[in-house]
Amino acid sequence: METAAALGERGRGRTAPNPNVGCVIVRDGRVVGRGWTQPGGRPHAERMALDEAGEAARGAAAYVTLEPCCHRSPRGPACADLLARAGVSRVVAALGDPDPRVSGGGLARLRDAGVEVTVGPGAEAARRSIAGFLTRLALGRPWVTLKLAMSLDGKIALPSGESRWITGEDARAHVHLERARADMILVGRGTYDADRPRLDVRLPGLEERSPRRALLTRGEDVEGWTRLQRPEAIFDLGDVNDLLVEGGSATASAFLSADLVDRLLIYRAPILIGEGRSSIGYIGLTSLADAHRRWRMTDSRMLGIDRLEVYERDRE
Ligand code: AOF
Ligand code: ZN
Repeated sequence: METAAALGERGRGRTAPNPNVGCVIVRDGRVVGRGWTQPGGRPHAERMALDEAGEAARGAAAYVTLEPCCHRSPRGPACADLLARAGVSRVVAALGDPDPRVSGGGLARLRDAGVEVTVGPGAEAARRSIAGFLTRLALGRPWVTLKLAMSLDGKIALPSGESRWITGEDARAHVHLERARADMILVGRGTYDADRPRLDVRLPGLEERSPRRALLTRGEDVEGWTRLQRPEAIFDLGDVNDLLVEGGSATASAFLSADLVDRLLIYRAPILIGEGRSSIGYIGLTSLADAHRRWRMTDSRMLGIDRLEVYERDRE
């Protein structure tokens, strides 16, 4: 299932409003088919994996990060039917599909067709890889990642505003990778005016994956940018699964104050700035007790000489 989730990650940022599902088909201990939801949401992951497996799918087991669909769609066949027809004998799904058109119906259809069905293994990895879709269906808004690039002492610029660069090339390349995995990137008006950022993906082979751009501003519209007046406007975005918030500090603070950040990417450079501009400002804290038990580290690694730390909001 870890492999299926990793395959699903390949579609991240390009399948919305569909989930980025991953699928692996295994026959006699060998992988015979691999698939992931294609750009635009179709073909579905199972379809792609079955096409690769061909006849080898007969009697095989399919591992999918999400319950196979069963709905009638003008966009393509139902994966539960495709799996049953291909003669797959076992389907392991990490998670049920919360889409009301599916919602257990895919698993029921497979069982009716005599396929052995297991639900649950690898749910954690799957939940992480389809977090955007799951958050959108559960809460009506995208899964929000806030990126912060800072010095060891939490600064993003000198008092003069000079900020290029805090982190090194490897860390910046990683940010571009994260952009490629988002459906939309948002910055504040201050960052827009100061940097006129292109927010595109400048990585070889991934240039086509530049996401939609959004601006947090009470001011006027800018052509080519979606305007959000307040962080809460993300509830109206509709078809965005993954949103990446890239700053600056006022925008980061606004999203944190509204408790609308699900994941933090902290790129920390081995430099000290001292007096300077803070990565975030007021976030509505009145006591230290409220600051604790909010964030849980889920990853940490070196990117060149910088350190990346990933935290997820603990909403339990
Ligand atoms: C799967 N495998 O790879 C995906 C699924 O617009 P449609 O017809 O493609 O349907 C979209 C719904 O299909 C979506 O909301 C979700 O329930 C499911 N997505 N299902 O079996 C996949 N991407
Ligand atoms: Zn499907």
